[in-house]
Amino acid sequence: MMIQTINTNPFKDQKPGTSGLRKRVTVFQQPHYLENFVQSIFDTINAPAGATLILGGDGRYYNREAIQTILKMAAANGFSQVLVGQGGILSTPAASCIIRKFNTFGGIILSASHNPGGVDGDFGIKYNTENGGPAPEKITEAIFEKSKTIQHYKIIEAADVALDVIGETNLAGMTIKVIDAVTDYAELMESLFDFSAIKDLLASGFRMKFDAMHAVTGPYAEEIFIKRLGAPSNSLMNCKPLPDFGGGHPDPNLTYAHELVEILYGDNAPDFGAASDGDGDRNMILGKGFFVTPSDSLALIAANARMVKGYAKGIAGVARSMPTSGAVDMVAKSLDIPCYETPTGWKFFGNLMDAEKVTLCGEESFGTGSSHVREKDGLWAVLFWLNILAIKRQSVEQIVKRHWLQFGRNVYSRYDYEDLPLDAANGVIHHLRDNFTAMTGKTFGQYTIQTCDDFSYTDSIDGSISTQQGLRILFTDGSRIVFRLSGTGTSGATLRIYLEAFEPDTNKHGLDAQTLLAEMIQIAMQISELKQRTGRDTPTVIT
Ligand code: G16
Repeated sequence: MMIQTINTNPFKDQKPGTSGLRKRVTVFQQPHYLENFVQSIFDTINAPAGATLILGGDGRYYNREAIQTILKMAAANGFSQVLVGQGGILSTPAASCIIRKFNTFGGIILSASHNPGGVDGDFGIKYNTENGGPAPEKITEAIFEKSKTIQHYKIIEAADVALDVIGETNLAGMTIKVIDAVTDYAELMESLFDFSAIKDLLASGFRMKFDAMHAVTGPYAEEIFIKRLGAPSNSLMNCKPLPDFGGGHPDPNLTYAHELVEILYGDNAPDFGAASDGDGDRNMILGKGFFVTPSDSLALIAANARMVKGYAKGIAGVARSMPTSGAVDMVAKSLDIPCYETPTGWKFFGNLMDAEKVTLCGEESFGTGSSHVREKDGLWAVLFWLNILAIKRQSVEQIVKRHWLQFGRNVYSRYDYEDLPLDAANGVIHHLRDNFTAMTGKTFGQYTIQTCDDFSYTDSIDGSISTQQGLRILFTDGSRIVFRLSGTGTSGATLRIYLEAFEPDTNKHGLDAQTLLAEMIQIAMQISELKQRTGRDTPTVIT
């Protein structure tokens, strides 16, 4: 074993964000950079001798190199076994599934999620604990503190390990098991959903299109949709995982998944469309010429859960991140189950799921999931929708509109301003925060501001407190505007503006969200002074 000393430590900016450490590939390629962070993880988690670790990633550029380094470090740090996905591949939900199924100590997932990949793209790393979920803030903070002072790391000198063939090898006394990346996950999906009902739907002339965006879900989609559910092969697109995602931005939204969007809004469109992101935890759901907002998707899944095999006994409760619309709150109320509002970040759902307080949770950022794993799960959401469609035999649009008729419509949209100068973006947030008192009671057309606050959250299970989780401007009619800085970007700052208005008037359910929210968008621009402070008035992405 070699103890590598780091003489100077220029890596003091390694603060893990909402979902682990994300930086440009070129940053990770600096000598000792990855090693510093991995050793900080190992020093923080203090795994007992003989512990097993899961390791895999979304196949983006630098995945294989990072895996070889981490394997050599795991051997030097006393792990007895590492389970690695074949070819170094594991989707984020599959990694969570495997950590739980084999009761391992935890896992390291290599991904920058929906961020672009390739030589000049992004790379990322995160640690998931033994419940299969992202490490909670107290662990990520401790890793960050460690990475500021670390002086050396442990690594063995050895040849690279073969990752493409399933089987076992030995690395300096540590067992490396290369496992099939797909089977355990596909079996879990089959245990939750009625595959024969979905098979019947797909055999009935119903047409679907799933876009894997050249990211990790390609092999999972082939196994599940083609092999197990009998969908024709043209039901899938962009299913070959590529290290640079084919030059695309593997973020399943209306902007970046435009190829799929054009098909679903074009002539002879299929009945159902879906896409997932770089590491397979996000999802976008489309009907023929119809977009389902992630907030509505969560509400609809909750309202229909009982008709799906894995949830037939009912759901204990639901949770959503604060900026996610209140659509699911309406469903929870009618089902008489608790609804929790957490900060943004999947890690906040873990404690609630472990304590069996919630079964389903979701976020406006195209993430939906349940307690079957401790990550959001893109293909799970797609299968949930297919299962509902197989039973209801109505179009996606009909299902959503009937849902609005029953529960009312939470009109929703998110505006993203990407790559802003950090100072300007912080300036907008400080300006708003400083003006809470002055804004309260102000009227803009039909809207009057009732209160403004900075969202903070006390975890009801472990008592931990998270502050400054987004600015909320709440109006007297229940509408709201939320301002929040993204925790996942790697270049400049991304400011997100979330707009929500409750619309009980069914006559307006046919109108599009941008029309219904036009006045609120003006208010958001006015109170934030966004244009004056950043020079920008056109968002990069609208969803
Ligand atoms: C990550 C977290 C999500 C969270 C999202 C927020 O997503 O896992 O729980 O909603 O970040 O992103 P931002 O801070 O940019 O708004 P992912 O898919 O990137 O892992």
